[in-house]
Amino acid sequence: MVGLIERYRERLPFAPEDPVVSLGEGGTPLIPAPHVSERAGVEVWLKLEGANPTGSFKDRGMTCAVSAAVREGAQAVVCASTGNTAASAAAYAARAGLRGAVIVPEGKIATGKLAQALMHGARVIALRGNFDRALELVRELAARHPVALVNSVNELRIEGQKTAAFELLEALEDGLDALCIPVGNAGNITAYWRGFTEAGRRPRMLGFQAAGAAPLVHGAPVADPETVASAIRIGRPARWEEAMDAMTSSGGAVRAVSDQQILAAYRLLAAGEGVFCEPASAASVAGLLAHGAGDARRVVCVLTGHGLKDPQTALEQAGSVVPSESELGAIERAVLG
Ligand code: AN7
Repeated sequence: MVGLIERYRERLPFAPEDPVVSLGEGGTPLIPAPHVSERAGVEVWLKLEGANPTGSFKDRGMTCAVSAAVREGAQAVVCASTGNTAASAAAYAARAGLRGAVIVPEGKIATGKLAQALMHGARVIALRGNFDRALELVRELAARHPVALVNSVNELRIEGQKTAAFELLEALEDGLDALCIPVGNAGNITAYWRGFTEAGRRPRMLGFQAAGAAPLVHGAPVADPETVASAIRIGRPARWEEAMDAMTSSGGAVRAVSDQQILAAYRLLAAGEGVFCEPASAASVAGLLAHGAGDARRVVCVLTGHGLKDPQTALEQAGSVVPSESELGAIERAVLG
């Protein structure tokens, strides 16, 4: 399948002759969720953004940000990241033949994401500080040096990510009443809202933050954010005002979910629906189950990243393996017992 710049070029800031750096992102599955629907009492669909090439929604924005970086003659791309942006930036930089440097909070990103960024040949810098500080530093770095900043403060990231809203409207004939989405740096909710607004549809935007990293819920930055959902361990979202505008002007809300609620939704999705997402992604379903969706009848939950990104949390949450001697009787007991 062609990537999303080819597919939505007339709605994106790219001319026909512009360079395109693509890994075939977008066009991700939208599937019904019978178990979650039953528990929530509404029709629930899951948008599987973990099916993007690097395993997260970040690829939608990254194809645009890195294509524009090539167009502008950049030599390198940089970002601050809780992990997925780093993995995606590293992959697209490799694809484009650009240097990539990613700044991540030391010891606080999931193993899969770290492996990806390193394998794609990016310089991975482990900052003794959190994501918010890392973003501050890369913004200063990009202001002083000829490197392209590919965090979602980059407009092209939002442009690319808005295409997910187009896909939802193409797939659901009668549209949707509400969108449930995890919120970290608040780029994605901003992007969906832009996409829906451009398409003339306005579902209720329901944003969910982890309770230990919920600045938008408190109405104030969080100095030391903490949550098992490391992807959204962010205390000072860059797109704060736009995210709040999306939620208020759509009649939506921003709410907090506890790590316990996040992990319960994470396990339900994997064991009940057959969908393995990462903990941050499960915040959308946790939020729906905890807070409902008002009078919405059809709801889409965005599952932003793949469960394989974070094998450590999965192993901590899952059952244990069953050892067996290598003979039939033992296997029978192990399988059928
Ligand atoms: C799986 O990679 O911020 O509200 O640096 O990886 O647009 O920030 C990741 C964010 C949700 C929140 N789900 O999206 C990063 C980073 C997953 C994520 C979010 C992220 P935004």
